[in-house]
Amino acid sequence: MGFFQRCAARSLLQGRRSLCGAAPGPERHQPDAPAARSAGPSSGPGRRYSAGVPGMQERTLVAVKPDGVQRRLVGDVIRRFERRGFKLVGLKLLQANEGILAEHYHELRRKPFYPALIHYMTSGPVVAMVWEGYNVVKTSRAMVGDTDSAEAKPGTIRGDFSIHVSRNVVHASDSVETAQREISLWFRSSELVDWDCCDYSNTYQL
Ligand code: IDP
Ligand code: MG
Repeated sequence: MGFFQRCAARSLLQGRRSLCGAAPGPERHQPDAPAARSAGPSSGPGRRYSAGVPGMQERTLVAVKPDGVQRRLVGDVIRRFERRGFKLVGLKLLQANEGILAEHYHELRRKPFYPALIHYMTSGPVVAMVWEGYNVVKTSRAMVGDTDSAEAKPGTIRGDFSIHVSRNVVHASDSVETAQREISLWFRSSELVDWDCCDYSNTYQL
């Protein structure tokens, strides 16, 4: 049986109307509200593979910062996360205001570089994304590289595209708890999509 036939058979078996499409999970019908289940495992209905691999529904916030958008690096960043095997569940281009950035970077508010950081982050649009998959928080940080681009290893996003800490192209949450807070800050539940990848069996042993 071919790949797409297997997908179709699986969808039929599970009573799905769509072929490898968006699952009609509960979050998709909720009115606008802060993202509730934003990181970590879920046991809700409409999640077919959650029992297969613990932690595969972990989520993190990744954002291409204004310098990355200006330099047309959005596609490259997305491509890296797709190729690694993670699943995109939220994506938007927006002009961040000082309010959201003050919350996002509240731990850094007393740092000398804070005003410059806010100026940088409001200098143009950012692309905010939520990625899902096993160990995605830790793996994303490894893919992004050291905060100081001068220290970031080649092969990481910052190590390939950035030379200075003040223009380091991309953000990724630094812990599961931080990811939950940041996803709720940048996304509403209705903006996150539960869907099943056709090729999950190539990514995970289910
Ligand atoms: P992270 O982005 O790797 O998590 P954080 O320490 O959380 O690093 O800092 C948030 C952001 O603040 C950095 O990504 C960078 O844009 C900026 N930043 C951190 N340290 C400096 C600095 O020493 N000079 C200028 N900007 C900095
Ligand atoms: Mg950080």
